[in-house]
Amino acid sequence: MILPRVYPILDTELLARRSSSLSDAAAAFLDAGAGILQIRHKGHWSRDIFAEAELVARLAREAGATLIINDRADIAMLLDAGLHIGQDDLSPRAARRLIGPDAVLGFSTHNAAQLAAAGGEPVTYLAFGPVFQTASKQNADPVTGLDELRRCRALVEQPLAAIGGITLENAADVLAAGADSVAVISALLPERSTSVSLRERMEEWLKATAP
Ligand code: 3NM
Repeated sequence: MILPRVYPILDTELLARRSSSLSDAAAAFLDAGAGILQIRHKGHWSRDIFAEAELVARLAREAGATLIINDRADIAMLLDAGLHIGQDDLSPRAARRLIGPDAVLGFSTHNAAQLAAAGGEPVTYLAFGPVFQTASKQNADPVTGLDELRRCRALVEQPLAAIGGITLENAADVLAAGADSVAVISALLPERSTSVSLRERMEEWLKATAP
């Protein structure tokens, strides 16, 4: 899999605080040309949120973009989407048994030992972070910094998404340190997140990270 250089994560809690719906934000990002989207919903997967995720799945399919669901293999399978799991979720091997050999599977790692171990797991891509300080994750691991990212990149062959505190200002440095992609939550959401401002922000990111 070739990971798009910008990997937007739609965190439903932050979206609610920015007064944007999941599907509006997804539509705006896809409109701007995002090639991948993750839905990160840490709350209860109610019927309403599932219906909205179904809409996002349809929009992503129409746009030819990859949709990834955080944590929940069952929801990912129902939506025919990829799955992203963390160190405390199902193991990659167990998740792979559920989702099958062809589904996209991403796995979060937070230090060199975790990344090296993950290289031997049946994953499609890996995430590494937090590279910088982040306010978007509770109990985040210690910050790795760019030097550690550069050093660790060589430990695995899978595509690598860097995450945590990545902004328009530091994204180029993160890619130059060896990340294939930058995974971003807060810096993609303007204070006033309207369809127009979200589309423009994504366009800025795609331009700033173009090869
Ligand atoms: N995972 P922002 S850091 C969801 O280190 C997540 O694995 C991380 O949000 C990890 O772009 C993080 O707003 C939050 O910093 C990223």
